[in-house]
Amino acid sequence: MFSNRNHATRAYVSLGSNLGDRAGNLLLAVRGMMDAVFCVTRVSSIYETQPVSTIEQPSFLNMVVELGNPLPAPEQMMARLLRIEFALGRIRDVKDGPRTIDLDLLLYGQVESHTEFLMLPHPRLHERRFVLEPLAEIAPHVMHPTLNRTAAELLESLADDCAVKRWMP
Ligand code: PH2
Ligand code: MG
Ligand code: MG
Repeated sequence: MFSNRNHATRAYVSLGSNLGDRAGNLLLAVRGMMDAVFCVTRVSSIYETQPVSTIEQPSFLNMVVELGNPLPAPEQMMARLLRIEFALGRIRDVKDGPRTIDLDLLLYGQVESHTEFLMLPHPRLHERRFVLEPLAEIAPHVMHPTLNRTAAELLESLADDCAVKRWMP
């Protein structure tokens, strides 16, 4: 465990919003992470993305941020992310329904976790263009701990054809 929290460990968080002021929600969440004493080391572009969903809903804005040293423990990081979602008005009613903000912990170094509270790596990260496109932009060489392929390699061989394009205000 502690060997995974050395100075070189990086964590990656996916941000998504498709309700209200979408770009404002993303930026308030980045700000919220800084206030929660996360050290934000990289921020991707913002992408407008087609919803991956069985229910009709507005298009998303998505981005990915990198967090660096000092990193809180993975469970503590997850708890802080949930608190930021709540502070930004996230209401969990319809499963996979529209949301003001969704913060998903994608990767935490090479840590694996299989609890109900925390799944690491994120179980669907390798299937989603709206995650891999911004992740590969800021960290093309980051390794997926179980698939042993980089973000850029996973993006290259991705089947998901949902539209993902850079968003311009
Ligand atoms: N999040 C989901 C389900 N579908 N689709 C897009 N484009 N972006 C998302 O962030 C997203 C989604 C569940 O968290
Ligand atoms: Mg999500
Ligand atoms: Mg989530």
